[in-house]
Amino acid sequence: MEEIFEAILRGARRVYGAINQGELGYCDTNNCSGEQQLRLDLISDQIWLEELQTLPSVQMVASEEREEPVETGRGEYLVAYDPLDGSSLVDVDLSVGSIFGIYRESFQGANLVGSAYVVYGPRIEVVTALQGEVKRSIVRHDGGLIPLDPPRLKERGKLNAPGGTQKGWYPHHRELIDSLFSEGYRLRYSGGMVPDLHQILVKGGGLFSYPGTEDKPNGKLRKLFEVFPFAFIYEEAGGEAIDDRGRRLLDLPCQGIHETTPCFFGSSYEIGRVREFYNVPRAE
Ligand code: FDP
Repeated sequence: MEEIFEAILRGARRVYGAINQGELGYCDTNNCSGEQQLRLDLISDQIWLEELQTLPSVQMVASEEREEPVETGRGEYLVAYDPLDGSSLVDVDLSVGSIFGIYRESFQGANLVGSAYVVYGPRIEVVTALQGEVKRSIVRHDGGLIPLDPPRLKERGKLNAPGGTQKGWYPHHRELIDSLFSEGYRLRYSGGMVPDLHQILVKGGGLFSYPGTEDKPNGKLRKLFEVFPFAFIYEEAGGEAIDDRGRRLLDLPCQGIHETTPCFFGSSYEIGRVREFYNVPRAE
């Protein structure tokens, strides 16, 4: 696992370098979710493939930008990654990220054994998680790390990051979001999953939601590349991560590598509020 985290540190500096080259163009191609690809999406995808495919511990990689997984060797781990999440925010110079889920045997939430994400903001930060351990560091230009305090979610936070097209929100979802605002929660939503979830994690709590909507009943965010890795990190940091039926995200089956799910990430108080408004009490 250590060599995968080291490859992520190397790749992070390369992707940050590519972002700073000023490339903003689109390709003529769409990804498997129907989104038009930026040249930076493909450059980042190539960087991560190069970094991961030669590692002896890796057997297969799956990328959000590729239709099918790529077999790379005989190692123990399968790595799913979103090479440049939120890439449409690069042109307005907001933070973006890369996300990694590290699986054993097959790409299922229950088989996830480690995860990581990189935030490309004013500086590069990396958060990694293994069972019982979440680490956060700044990555310096020379590749050195400056360790920061491990993030920990309090019982309750102050931030509310509500995703999805508001026009398509179901009434109970709208009531949930309104009720948090009426309790004093502050809106924090950039439209980049990585910086939005990172902010809630680092500030100690809140709710990030990307619900099912009338136009997208299964939400937008992809299980393997986005949802499972963050669910693991949030749980290891003391939070919770569930779907709209109150199930633990990491318990959800994944039938196709690009499958999506409604998702809620937060501290225990806010997830309790989701359960109330969605009428999905915790199973005793
Ligand atoms: P993007 O399409 O820019 O790549 O992964 C998809 C994602 O960004 C997430 O980073 C982000 O949280 C979400 O989509 C934003 O979606 P909305 O524009 O629907 O809020």
